[in-house]
Amino acid sequence: MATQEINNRILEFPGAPGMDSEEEEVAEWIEAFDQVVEEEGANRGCELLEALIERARTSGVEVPIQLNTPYINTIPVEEEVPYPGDRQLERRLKSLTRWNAMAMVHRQNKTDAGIGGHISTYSSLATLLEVGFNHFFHGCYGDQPGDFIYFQGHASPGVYARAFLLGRITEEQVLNFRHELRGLPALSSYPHPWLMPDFWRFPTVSMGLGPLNSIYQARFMRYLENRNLIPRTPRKVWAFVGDGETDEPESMGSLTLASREKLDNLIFVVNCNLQRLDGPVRGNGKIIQELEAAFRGAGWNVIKVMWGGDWDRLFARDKSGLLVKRLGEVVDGEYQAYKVKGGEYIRRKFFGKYPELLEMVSDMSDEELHRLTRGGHDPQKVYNAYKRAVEHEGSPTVILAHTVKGYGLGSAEARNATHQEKKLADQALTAFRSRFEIPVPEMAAKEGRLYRPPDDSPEIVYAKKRREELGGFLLIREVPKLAFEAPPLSEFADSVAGSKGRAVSTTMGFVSMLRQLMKDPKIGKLIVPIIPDEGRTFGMESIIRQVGIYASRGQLYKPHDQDMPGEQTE
Ligand SMILES: Cc1ncc(C[n+]2csc(CCOP(=O)(O)OP(=O)(O)O)c2C)c(N)n1
Ligand SMILES: [Mg+2]
Repeated sequence: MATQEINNRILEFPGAPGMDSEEEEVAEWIEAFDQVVEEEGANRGCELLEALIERARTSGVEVPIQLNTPYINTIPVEEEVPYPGDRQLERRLKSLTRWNAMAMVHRQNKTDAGIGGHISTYSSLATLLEVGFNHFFHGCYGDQPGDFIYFQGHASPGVYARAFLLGRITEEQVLNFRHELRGLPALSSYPHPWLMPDFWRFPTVSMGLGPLNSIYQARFMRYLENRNLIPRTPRKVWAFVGDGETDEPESMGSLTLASREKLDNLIFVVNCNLQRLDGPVRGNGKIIQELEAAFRGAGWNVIKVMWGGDWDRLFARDKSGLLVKRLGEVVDGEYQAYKVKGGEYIRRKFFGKYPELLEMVSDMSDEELHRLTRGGHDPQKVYNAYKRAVEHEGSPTVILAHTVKGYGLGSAEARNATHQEKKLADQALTAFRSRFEIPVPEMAAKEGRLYRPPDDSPEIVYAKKRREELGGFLLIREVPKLAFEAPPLSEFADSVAGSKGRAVSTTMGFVSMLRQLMKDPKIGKLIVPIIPDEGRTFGMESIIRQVGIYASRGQLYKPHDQDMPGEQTE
């Protein structure tokens, strides 16, 4: 019997009478293992398994490589810490941000048809960003700069809406959303430091570039720390990435660089709303499981945030593991349909597959089934994942957060067309207004009027205080004055004078000037030639000997040519 099949049967009938001998044998092994874990702890359990796998491999038994965990939260509920913030005030803030983000796009499309913009990306990302803004993203660490955040480009309206609430950008700017080239204070469509030089630090909307750059950013930060050019701080690089975006080759192309360099200053958060622009990311499969295997295989720490706290009661009832098994069976296209079709459909199609599961939810209404939360919308689950990520050492972390695209947008929620939604119908606007309790009169709501509570309202005071405690506002880009002096031209007299009849290649000329610059006591340390290969071809051997090659862990071997004069590579 295939292992998977045996497992499934055991999940369905643990210790059931009438097991065949194969099943009994497996049940005995599992019982023995459970006993070890219970009496001697999880680490001992792990050691035993590792020893068994090693044994199997050396005796020629082919052991399947398993990179996936079940379709549930990585952090078990018993290991969660309580939420440290004021959930009610934070919810209020998030609702107002949601409203203003949506209203900004809606009204601009009413006044300037076809101007575009997005509302459904931020609506799936709101909790993931809010928990970060209120509890994790540092504006500074003492007198040192804080964290770097790469925002999902299409979520820009949400980032603007929050900055508007906190008084960082004006109503005039918001009303000129996407009109940034018309000479008035305005907001650019997407993050880009050229378009809003005081606000955005990184351009991210060309999908794939954000994740790729964030890896190199984290590596460069480590370089500066390791060479004592900046002090070592707990500073992090956070990259918010779409699940569709992970299909861009750039997104996944440098994952192993991040693990090889042990970049535990890097955290990816993948907003797994299971949808891209046109439709599902993996309708017939499971993008979260696919990403889990890819990232874990590349050496990353993986944390899945799958289900909200309202599922915990169901998992506690799931003694046989049948619910976990069912969650693993369903493909993404079907998960998307659950959100569109509602509670009765979920009961029939999801729980209805097994009578035991139907029974499990018999005390819940269709409405309650429909509302069962996905992990990326539950602040408690998100907080715990972020906390683990910032505390993790030795490798980069990816958080795979399960969300709903167009969350809260009523009829646009989870639909294939949600990405292209620019305006809401009157009825959807008023429904949104009541769901998130926005104090805008009904008529004004239909126009998409912005709402900003007074500066002394509890939610604004709270939000500002949180930012103060985390070292100040985050969306500020400051360009430091260049504080170095270029060496005078006379230092390059030899190069400028020409080669005096000798044949000198351009590369040799360049290398000799580069060497000169690197020796300069004032700016030498700031010059970092990045040479993936072929330095020798371009005559850089002498430079390599002189300055060495950077290796974050030092050199762990003796180069074969170390003692050969003129050939040393270290
Ligand atoms: C390189 C590139 N190709 C295409 C686009 C157009 N585009 C904008 S958003 C999007 C889909 C995004 O899906 P996903 O990454 O899952 O983000 P979501 O909005 O679902 O959070 C596409 C194809 C782009 N911005 N960049
Ligand atoms: Mg998506």
